[in-house]
Amino acid sequence: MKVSIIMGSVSDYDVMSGAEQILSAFGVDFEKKVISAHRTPDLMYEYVKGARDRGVGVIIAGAGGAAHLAGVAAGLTTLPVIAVPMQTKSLGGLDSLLSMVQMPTGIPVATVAIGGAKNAAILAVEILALSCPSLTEKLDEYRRQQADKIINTTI
Ligand code: RP5
Repeated sequence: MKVSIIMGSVSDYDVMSGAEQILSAFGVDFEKKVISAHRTPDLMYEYVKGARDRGVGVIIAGAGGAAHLAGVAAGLTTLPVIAVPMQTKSLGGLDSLLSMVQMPTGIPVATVAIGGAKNAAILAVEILALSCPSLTEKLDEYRRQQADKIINTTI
C-alpha cells in the first residue's frame, strides 16, 4: 500500500516535502498532488474517491488558513486521514490547526502539530506497519537511532 500526500497549494510544498523525505527513508511508496478543497472541489472528489483503488492506504493532507482539505477528504473516504496544519502569516497557523482539528463525530481526522509533516509521515508508516512487519522493524530501528543520538550527546 502507498501513502497519498495532498496539499492545498504549491506554497505548502516546502513543509510537505518533509513527509516525502520520511516516506522515502522508510521505502514507502507514495503519490503527491496539489488539490484544493475550495478551488478544485470536483478534482478533490474524484481524487479521493479513486484513492483506495490506486492502492492508497493512508492520506496525509496539508493545508493552511481555512484548512478544510483533510476534513473534506475524510468525509469522502474511510481511509485514515492525517492532517498537517500549515503555519500562516496572519494567524500563525492556529487558524489552520483549529480548522483541521474540530471534526464532527463520525468523521475523524488525526491532526499533527503545525508544520508537522514529518510526524504525519511517521504516523502513516506506523499505520501501514500493522500489516507489514518489515516496516515495524524499520520503525524500531528509527527509534533506536533517535535514542542513541541523545544518549551519545555530550555537552
Ligand atoms: C490554503 O491556502 C493552502 O493550503 C495554503 O496553505 C494557503 C495559501 O494558498 P496560496 O494562496 O499560497 O495558494 O488553501
